[in-house]
Amino acid sequence: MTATGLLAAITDLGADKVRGGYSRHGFDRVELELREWFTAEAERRGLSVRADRNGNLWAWWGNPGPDAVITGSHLDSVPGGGAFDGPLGVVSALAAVDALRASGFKPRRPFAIVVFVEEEGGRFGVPCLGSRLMTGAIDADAARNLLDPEGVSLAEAARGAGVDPARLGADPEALAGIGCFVELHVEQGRGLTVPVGLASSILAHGRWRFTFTGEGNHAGATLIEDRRDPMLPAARMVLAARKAAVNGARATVGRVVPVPGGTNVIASSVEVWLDARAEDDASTKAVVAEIMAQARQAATEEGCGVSVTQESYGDTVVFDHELRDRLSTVLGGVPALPTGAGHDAGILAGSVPTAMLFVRNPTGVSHAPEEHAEPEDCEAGVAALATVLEDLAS
Ligand code: HGY
Ligand code: MN
Ligand code: MN
Ligand code: MN
Repeated sequence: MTATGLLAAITDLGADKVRGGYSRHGFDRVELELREWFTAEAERRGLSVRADRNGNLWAWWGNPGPDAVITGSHLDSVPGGGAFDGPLGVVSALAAVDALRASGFKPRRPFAIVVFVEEEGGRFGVPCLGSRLMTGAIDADAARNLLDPEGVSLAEAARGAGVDPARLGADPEALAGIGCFVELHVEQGRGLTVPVGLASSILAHGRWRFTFTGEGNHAGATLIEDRRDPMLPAARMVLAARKAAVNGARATVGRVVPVPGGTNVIASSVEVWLDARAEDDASTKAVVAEIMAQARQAATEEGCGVSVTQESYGDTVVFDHELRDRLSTVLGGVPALPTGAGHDAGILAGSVPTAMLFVRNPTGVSHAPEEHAEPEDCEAGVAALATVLEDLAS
């Protein structure tokens, strides 16, 4: 079956009727349905599927073993996200296995498709949660206590998905078994002008949660001079983020949570989530420092408080040159381009030889319902993935 045919099979799972696009989040009902769908598709192809201690799914072609060739991606999305970001890498891996089996290929190295949990951090706020847990890039206790917007902890959600929360944490054994990891992903910019390319690097990026506190009060009865309205320093912080994003840096506020969130209520607190990214560690941290200084000044001037927590951070990732060059040679020479988007491959790149294949996105729009890749480019991606996997697993 083609990649677009497989994507079509999950069109209804998590379709977001309100925002358009898809809302599929770590261990939620929709992702559990997607995990069941993936498991059935993998088992139909003779793969044996098992969840690791963090709930990431591994579909093995043959027996697990050392020096394994691993491909895959994630099935979760941002709120109201596109159909391709994540799922394209998973369905392309299934379609590549179809192509390899049809050609009579049998891997001579252990081979698996992996589906990482909560790559977008759309539920618990930390991106690449499944791969960060596996590599030990996040403290297991801190992770267990992460709360979703309804106050459900990761521990409770994991338990609901049949994953023992006590076992969440670094998985050096699983990591040691990986010989190389190749993730196929829809490109999330307009840099790719041919159907398939490779990733060269990922921007340094992180997430920070600013909590502005003031005094909840009545919107009509409270005079302006008597207010301590946290929405004001929050608004000034959003503008400061835009101003600080210079020289190619990106600073985004896409999530603002006023409490209690009543139209006729002066908020008592406002949570503002900052996503900041730049070429390198120093630039990213300089952007965030500037925004923090502006936020603190605004809070003081408005008689409010502010606290900031870093929710996630990753330095610039440069993908393994040797593996990248090998894939490019096998593919007859394809362009390599940097990306501003984070990926599970970016987390694994710190521990195992890792590469990414990109499939052209004609508009470059992503994390939105309009995200798209043409069917013929998706099929070119599957063919490229099958080619490199055959080379690596021979
Ligand atoms: O945020 C990102 O760049 C990725 O989509 N998780
Ligand atoms: Mn994404
Ligand atoms: Mn993704
Ligand atoms: Mn009233």
